[in-house]
Amino acid sequence: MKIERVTGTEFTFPTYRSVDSAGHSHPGPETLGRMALLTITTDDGTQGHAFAPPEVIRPYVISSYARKVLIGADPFMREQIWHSLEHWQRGSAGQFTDRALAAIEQALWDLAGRALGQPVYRLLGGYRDKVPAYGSTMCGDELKGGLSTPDEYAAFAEKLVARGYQGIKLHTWMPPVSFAPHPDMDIRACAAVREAVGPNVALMLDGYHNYSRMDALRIGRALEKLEFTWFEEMMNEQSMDSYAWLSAQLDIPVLGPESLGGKHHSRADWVKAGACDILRAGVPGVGGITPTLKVAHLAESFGMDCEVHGNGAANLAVCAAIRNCRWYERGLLHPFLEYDDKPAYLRSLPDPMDENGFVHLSQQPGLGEDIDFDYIEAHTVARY
Ligand code: LLH
Ligand code: MG
Repeated sequence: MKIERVTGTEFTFPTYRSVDSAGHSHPGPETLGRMALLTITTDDGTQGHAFAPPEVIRPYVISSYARKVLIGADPFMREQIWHSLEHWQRGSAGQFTDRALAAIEQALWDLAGRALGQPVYRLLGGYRDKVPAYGSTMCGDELKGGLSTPDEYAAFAEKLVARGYQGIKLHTWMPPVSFAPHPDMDIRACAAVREAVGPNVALMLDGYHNYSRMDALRIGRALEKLEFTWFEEMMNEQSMDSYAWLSAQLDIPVLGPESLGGKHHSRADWVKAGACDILRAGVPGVGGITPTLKVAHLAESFGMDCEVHGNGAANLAVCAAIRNCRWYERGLLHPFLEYDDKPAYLRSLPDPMDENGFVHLSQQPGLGEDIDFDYIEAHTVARY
């Protein structure tokens, strides 16, 4: 089997999510979102697909990097292909990103699953077919009735527990919110949520991402009293020493790194430096499913958990293929939005959750994204 074609299809879909100046998503008016579908086709007609923002898998990236490496290659030689692509990243002046690399590798896994008639999580080394989800809130906002006060977080948390979530992660207020960052507000929101949901729901905080060491230490000590499960990306992850400093002083597990580059290599350095208690990697962020597995297996070798960052079929497949991950991150959630409504370009949700908070893996071949090709065809704005 050889790869014959690599194509991108950009299409529109209705969305109620908008993005602020710092890249955080919030509810907004209905607009037309844009998405791209990367498709890899082999000489026998087998296809693999991956969704990514159109900027990530834009025409230049497909023609300058993806096609050069993929056309004529055996799609089952993923490791070889991945290393060839990574080699091209070095000289791309930042144009060929880890996210683009991840989309290509994800499509190769989807293709392998479809070719073999197996769901990808089983090819990765299936460990379970359902994963408990934590509800991951959007960042705080200034929308009345939304996530603008500690009490609103508490009211939303009660709704999430009623929906079945056994865990909740708060993303609190971050600039450009006018009063953010605000350590005391963060602590008050965490206390209000704990008070609302009681002692048996796991709670986590993902706050600001840029606190000073001393603010982070103060918040972390408050979270210990509130019996939070972990404390995530509270400081700039480019300062590994700050994380080692914080981890050494807190009892609550410090989790990271999430947004830091460096794929599995930087995660190894964090383990060695004692900069985190729970490791972190997500498929788009570290360049694919395979590097995410490498991070998880690295963590397992050191007796650590690795919590997978982000939602979606690829991250879910990894969660179901490893033992040392407790949760699937389902979100981002907001009182004004209905996460259980599927996006228009899928026929069903990739991460359906039952009333006990378990997300069930699709048993369809491939990554299990139930793609509505007719919808995409009807809303295509560019093909390349
Ligand atoms: O800052 C944000 O908007 C969120 O933190 C976002 O990046 C989210 O993906 C996250 O951190 N999840 O854990
Ligand atoms: Mg996070």
